[in-house]
Amino acid sequence: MESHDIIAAIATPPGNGGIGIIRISGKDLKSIAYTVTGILPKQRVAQLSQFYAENGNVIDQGITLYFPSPHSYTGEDVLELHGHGGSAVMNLLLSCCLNAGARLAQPGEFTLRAFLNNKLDLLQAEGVADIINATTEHAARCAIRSLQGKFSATIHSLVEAITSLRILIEATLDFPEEETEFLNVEKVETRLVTIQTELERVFTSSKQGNLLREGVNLVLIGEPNVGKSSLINQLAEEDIAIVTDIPGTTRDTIQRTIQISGIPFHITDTAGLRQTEDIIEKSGIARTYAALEKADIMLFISDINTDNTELDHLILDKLPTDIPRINVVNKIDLLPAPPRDLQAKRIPTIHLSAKTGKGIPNLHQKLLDVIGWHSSNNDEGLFMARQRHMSALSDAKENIVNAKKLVTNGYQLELIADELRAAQKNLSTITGEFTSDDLLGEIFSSFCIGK
Ligand SMILES: Nc1nc2c(ncn2[C@@H]2O[C@H](COP(=O)(O)OP(=O)(O)OP(=O)(O)O)[C@@H](O)[C@H]2O)c(=O)[nH]1
Ligand SMILES: [Mg+2]
Repeated sequence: MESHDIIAAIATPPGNGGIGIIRISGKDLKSIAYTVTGILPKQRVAQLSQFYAENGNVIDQGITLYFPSPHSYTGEDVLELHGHGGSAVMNLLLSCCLNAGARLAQPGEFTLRAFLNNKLDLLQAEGVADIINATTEHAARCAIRSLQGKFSATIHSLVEAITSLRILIEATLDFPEEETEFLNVEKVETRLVTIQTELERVFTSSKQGNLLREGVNLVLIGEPNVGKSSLINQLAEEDIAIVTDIPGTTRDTIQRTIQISGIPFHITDTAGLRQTEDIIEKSGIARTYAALEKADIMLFISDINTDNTELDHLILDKLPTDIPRINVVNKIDLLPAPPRDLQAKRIPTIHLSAKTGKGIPNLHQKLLDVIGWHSSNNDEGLFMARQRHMSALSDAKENIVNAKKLVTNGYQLELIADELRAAQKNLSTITGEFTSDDLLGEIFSSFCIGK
């Protein structure tokens, strides 16, 4: 995977701007720097220089920055050419770099090199991408904490706790005659409980951070004319879907992302569900069911004047049962005194008016409740977790549960050690640094084997 060729890319977004930056990374950049800028750049000093084409013509002038290895983003020599931010001039400058011996970098290749050169671990590298892609302030703040290594440090201390328990168990198995720390059932169990509690805490923080990162898919469904399109418009505070009093107005699914307390909700308005012979409407309804397959939450909307119809029940019977649902009773503005929301119901029910906006804050709150987002949550302490982190954490949790069962079930030390090894491996996949030599190194450094 490692390669030492010189890579170059335009690091700033396409289009016109004040400044455009070309970034170059490789083993020795002095010669390429001299060819393109005509100077041998000083280390970590901003120098005004010309940028030259192959034939010696000046293409642009700007700032040259040179970061020699190993003190650079990638750990290799890095050269930055800051020119004027126009697409034509940037492309010209890039082709000069390519002609001078660089090749075009792959997406993410600078960060990949930073990872391979141990400048960043996997979590931090993912943090870089998350900062760039963050769409909310919450998400950006979480991502910077990953880049600063706070998520990595938490995973490391979990791995350390697991490893040290495992070392103790393996030492007891390998050197039963040695005077090692006395290891009894209670001690192992207590340490496992501590590890489990911390794992649960990290899992919860990661789950919340995962919501910030991925957002929630919210699908609006119901009979025609109940006010689904009116509701997406009200939630988005924008006229994005056509609303008419003709049943069957919406045919295609319509999507919009909104934020509630900083959490992205990806809302899908769908075609109303009913029996129809209209070919277009039929395909619309097929799309409604397809949208439901990706739903995290569904809002089942009904009209307060025509609530609980036979069709409502037919629709409800066909809905997936494993997706959390909120019943929304719409058009309460048509009644003089709207009924109150009955929160004790098994399926939460919210009464609102998509037309006037009355009751919308209750829906916001209910949505946050259903996803388990606490209004007291600030993003402090949350981890910007991806799906792979979540499954690794969940696998590690399972390993610890298994280990605990083995303690009470015959105290089988070999098998407990196996579960701990698996937990350590699962967690190490998060930071990307598992090697089986780790454990040997730990054993020799923490025990006086030669005494
Ligand atoms: N009074 C009142 N009328 C509403 C409300 N919400 C929607 N309507 C009206 O109900 C009719 C249907 O609204 P839509 O939002 O198009 O309903 P829909 O569920 O998207 O309908 P389809 O796309 O046909 O499935 C329109 O005439 C809306 O103005 C509400 O809260 N109060
Ligand atoms: Mg509609």
